[in-house]
Amino acid sequence: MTRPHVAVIGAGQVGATLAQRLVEQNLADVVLVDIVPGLAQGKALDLAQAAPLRGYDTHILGTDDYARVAGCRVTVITAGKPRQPGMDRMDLLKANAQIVKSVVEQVTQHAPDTYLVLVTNPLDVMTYIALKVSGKPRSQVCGMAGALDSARMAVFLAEKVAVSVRDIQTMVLGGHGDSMVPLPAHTTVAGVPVTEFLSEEELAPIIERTRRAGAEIVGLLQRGSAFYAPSAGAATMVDSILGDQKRIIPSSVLLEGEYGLSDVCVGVPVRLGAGGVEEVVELELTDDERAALHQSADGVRTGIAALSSLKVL
Ligand code: A3D
Repeated sequence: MTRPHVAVIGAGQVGATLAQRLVEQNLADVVLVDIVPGLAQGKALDLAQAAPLRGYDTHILGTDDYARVAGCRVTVITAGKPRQPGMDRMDLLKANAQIVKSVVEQVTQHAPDTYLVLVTNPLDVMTYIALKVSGKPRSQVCGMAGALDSARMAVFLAEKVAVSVRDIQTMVLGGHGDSMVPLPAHTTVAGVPVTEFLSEEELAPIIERTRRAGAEIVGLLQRGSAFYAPSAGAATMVDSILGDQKRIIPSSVLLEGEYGLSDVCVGVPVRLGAGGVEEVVELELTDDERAALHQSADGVRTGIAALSSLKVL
């Protein structure tokens, strides 16, 4: 049986680290694409030469030719600028909207059946662009954010409760950014509600730190943004699709009436399997949680509304 092929567009921090995770864990053969001549080729050669040392036999090809993505089952799009200190979401939108549009056009020309997983920020608006430009059904287009946001919250909670991160289950909904909606009521420690371990006062700073976790790292790095955990989030989603694992992972998808929202991409729990986004899972939310999710979706809608003046859609 031939191994599945995954295309990773953008050979920068997130893209190259994702490619490393996919080949090192024998999950897929990878086609790594970047617009900068030599960049993807150089990183692919470097990764290929690590194979005999780390004992993997997956293949990786670096290229600036989009024709090479033909046949890829999944394409992860990381192409674009990362957030710099002082940049707001609208600055990032202006920088990345045209890039993602042109990437999606080229990818779908050569790999019409590929599933798209977006990573480029602002994530939910980029997922919406990918969906509209590709003309694909929503089952084939999703964005990685909730996996990362949930993992970040899990790390902060594990530290506070002093348990293994593996025993924490979290759920974070909403747009990727300050308006995300962490759900303590759907968060457990070895199956026990986290509210039995931590008071509201103890949970509040953890929720706030989760909301600001990306900015915390941007502030520390000064150049560029997080990439180890984001690439791990994307690898987990790709793994669930390729292996038909049917994991429930919060991801940005087009809502069609679920949670009372339509025509907007926002993070909600979805079942990821061989059919891509196989189901949008609707959780029972409190009135406050639902209001916060709608407010977060309004922020995404502001970005979507700007796309016509930017001549993207
Ligand atoms: P960076 O290291 O700059 O890599 C981006 C790469 O994209 C560069 O190598 C560029 O040359 C390349 N690129 C630009 N245009 C094209 C094109 N048309 N075709 C192919 N390649 C192109 O950035 P990064 O890897 O740190 O971040 C990439 C994106 O992911 C940014 O938009 C980040 O904000 C975003 N990001 C999102 C999350 C989420 O949780 C959603 C987390 C981390 C990063």
